Amino acid sequence: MEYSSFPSAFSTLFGELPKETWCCSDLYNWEGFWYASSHLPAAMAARLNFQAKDTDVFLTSSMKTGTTWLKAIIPTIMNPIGCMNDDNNDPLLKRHPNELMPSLEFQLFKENPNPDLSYMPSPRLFRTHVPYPMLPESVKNSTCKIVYITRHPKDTFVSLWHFLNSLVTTHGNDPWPMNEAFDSFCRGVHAFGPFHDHVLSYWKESIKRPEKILFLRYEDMKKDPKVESRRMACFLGRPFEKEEEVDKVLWRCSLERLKNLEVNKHGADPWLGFEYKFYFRRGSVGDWKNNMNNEMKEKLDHITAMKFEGSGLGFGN
Ligand code: PAP
Repeated sequence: MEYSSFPSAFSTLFGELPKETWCCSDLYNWEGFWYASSHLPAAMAARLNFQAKDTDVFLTSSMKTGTTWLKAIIPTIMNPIGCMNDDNNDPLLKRHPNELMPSLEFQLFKENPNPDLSYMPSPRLFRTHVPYPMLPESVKNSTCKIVYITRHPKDTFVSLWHFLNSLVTTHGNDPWPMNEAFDSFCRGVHAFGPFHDHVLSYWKESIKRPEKILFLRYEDMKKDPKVESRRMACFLGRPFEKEEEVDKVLWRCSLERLKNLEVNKHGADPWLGFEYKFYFRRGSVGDWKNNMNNEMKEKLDHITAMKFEGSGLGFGN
């Protein structure tokens, strides 16, 4: 595909795909998953053209499942030896976590279907919200590592609703009504949804290839961050040598610290338009209780139980 015709060349394709309105944008269904028009061409281009290296690390997730926490932790673990001792040299002081792990569909392939990534030092760190089937073949077939994080669907939904409304209300519009957002989420209509299918796509693959995909849950990270961070460091081939190292990583990447760093208090994500501060909210487990009524809880729990039945995957209540 010619650079000059990208991504406008997709306008014909969009006309043929199932379409739904989600909050204030249109989503298109491609091979069972929903994408915004600005992200589908980029995801398709990445799938076609991205060439993985065996040393690459991928952070994959559905939206609002704790990705930003790992966008901070993974680069900190993968930092060159020595950086850990020098707090003044912490990249998180100068850059929002979004910049430390660039996104395939939001950033790298958004304008150019075949970007030159040769400037990136090894090991290259990437993130993507696409489901497993949409990953570039070279990512699946190389020995590069994939860390997947998921979260309880009820908290994921509530976090997503707050996040979208942060943008909607910044532009002076009324918040997106909770009942409409909830209905969309339950039908699987949201960016990179359906949520449950997304989770299952990585869950099944992580069972087949545990050396390839590390499957993490936000709730486990919150409950025992040291254990989960040690697992992650071992998986990435950078095991912690001293207890102080895991303490340091967790301190550097803690919600309280990141939320209060100057770099994260001001400015906005140039690719999506969200203010950097909106990536850091409460970060609690069970926040759904402050936002959802019992009927909504029952409905989403029921969908989750049905979808995950027989998979060996569960989130509890
Ligand atoms: P993204 O999909 O836009 O990258 P993501 O980072 O996955 O968003 O999810 C944001 C959630 O992670 C927020 O949860 P909440 O809305 O329930 O509060 C955010 O607060 C939480 N979060 C961000 N950074 C951290 C962190 N360092 N530790 C724990 N939770 C965090």
